[in-house]
Amino acid sequence: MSYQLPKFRHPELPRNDLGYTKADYEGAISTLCAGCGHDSISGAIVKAVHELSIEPHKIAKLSGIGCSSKTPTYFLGKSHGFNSVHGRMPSVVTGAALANRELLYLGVSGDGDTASIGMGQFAHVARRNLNMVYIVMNNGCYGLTKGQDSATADEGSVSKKGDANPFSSMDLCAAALQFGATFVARSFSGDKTQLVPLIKAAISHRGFALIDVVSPCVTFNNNPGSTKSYEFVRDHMEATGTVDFVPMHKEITTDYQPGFSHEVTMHDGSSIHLYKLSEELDPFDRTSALMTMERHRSAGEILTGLIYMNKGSHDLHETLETSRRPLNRLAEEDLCPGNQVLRNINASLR
Ligand SMILES: Cc1ncc(C[n+]2csc(CCOP(=O)(O)OP(=O)(O)O)c2C)c(N)n1
Ligand code: SF4
Repeated sequence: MSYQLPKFRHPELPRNDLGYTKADYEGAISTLCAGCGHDSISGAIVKAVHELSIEPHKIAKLSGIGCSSKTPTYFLGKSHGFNSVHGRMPSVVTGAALANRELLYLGVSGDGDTASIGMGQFAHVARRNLNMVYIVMNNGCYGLTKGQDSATADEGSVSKKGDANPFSSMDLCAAALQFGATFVARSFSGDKTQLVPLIKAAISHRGFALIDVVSPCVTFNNNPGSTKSYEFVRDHMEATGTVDFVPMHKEITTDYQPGFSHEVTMHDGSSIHLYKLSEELDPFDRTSALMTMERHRSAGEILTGLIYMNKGSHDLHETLETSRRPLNRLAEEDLCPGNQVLRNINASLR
């Protein structure tokens, strides 16, 4: 079987403001199982970045280990990429971001990669509010190693070969909120209409943006009895509201225009509009976000959409006052200001 992508593309494919087609943001052809939710998330990432007209070389995609962590091979083939080791993507992103804050950092992980071996790193990258988008492709199992239950498998959920999971599950959105994440959303791989604007909003957010995307594993965890199957998720999704992303300088073209509940201006001048917001949730209030999530969880529902956003977020670069210029562009005179400056500092400390 050949895994070559066709080179020919229709000459009239729509182009973004930079003149790129969607194909310019694609990667190699996927080798994941046909129907895997992860492929739909890759498609949503391609669509979001193409529509935002981001230069591919201004993006760095990083991942851990797992089927989910393989996906960066299948999108953004012209961007920087680093496939790290299991659960260690956050520390690699932290290092890269501190060396060069000009890139958009897109971390991709699985529920196994994040909620077990990578939990410590996840907690600290959220706590430090690193400016990155962190997407978890959450299928409730370890797909790559043949479908064992992960820490996000719901109690009582049954995988294809297993008994009902006896353990309490971990909610990554609730955990991220506790750790201090400043943007928290949940979505479903089968709902691109919701997922694409959430990815755009997460990209525009300055700080740590988590999107926990329920992404069914068709091979090991899509059976009756599983709470991460396509059918179960479709039947139990409860959206917080509708999100519309409006890039800087673009007119609002949505049908909802007259009745929107909130407009939030992002740091880059774009805005997000939140429509038909559920009355029980104030997405700018952490306590409200935590309580609403817990209420839905106890009712057996999957709360999706934008769950929390801190409009006054200060990211790690602001906190540490890191160099605006990438470190590899600093010259010797920037790094070594000379003897006299050192003498003055010493004198000021005597
Ligand atoms: C240090 C280490 N321990 C264990 C493994 C084996 N391993 C590979 S992928 C994986 C879990 C993958 O699950 P998840 O992150 O949910 O991704 P999925 O395959 O479900 O998308 C494990 C335990 C490994 N590669 N490295
Ligand atoms: S094993 Fe599951 S997670 Fe991995 S590619 Fe197949 S369907 Fe996707």
